[in-house]
Amino acid sequence: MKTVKIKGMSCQHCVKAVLKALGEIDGVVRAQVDLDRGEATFEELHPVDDALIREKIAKAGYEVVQE
Ligand SMILES: [Cu+2]
Repeated sequence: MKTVKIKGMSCQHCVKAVLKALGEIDGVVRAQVDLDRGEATFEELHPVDDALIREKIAKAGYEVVQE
């Protein structure tokens, strides 16, 4: 299970947009978003490049916060 912090989510529409973006990434499964914590969690069927995740989230209009 992987967790990423995401900046900019404020409502259920944001949650849906982020889930959709994650769902479009090959290898990402069981994505969930915790709006209160501003986090998304998911599992990887195979290693997924962090840069790809950042890019997809950015295209949806949100920002992955670097730890
Ligand atoms: Cu929203």
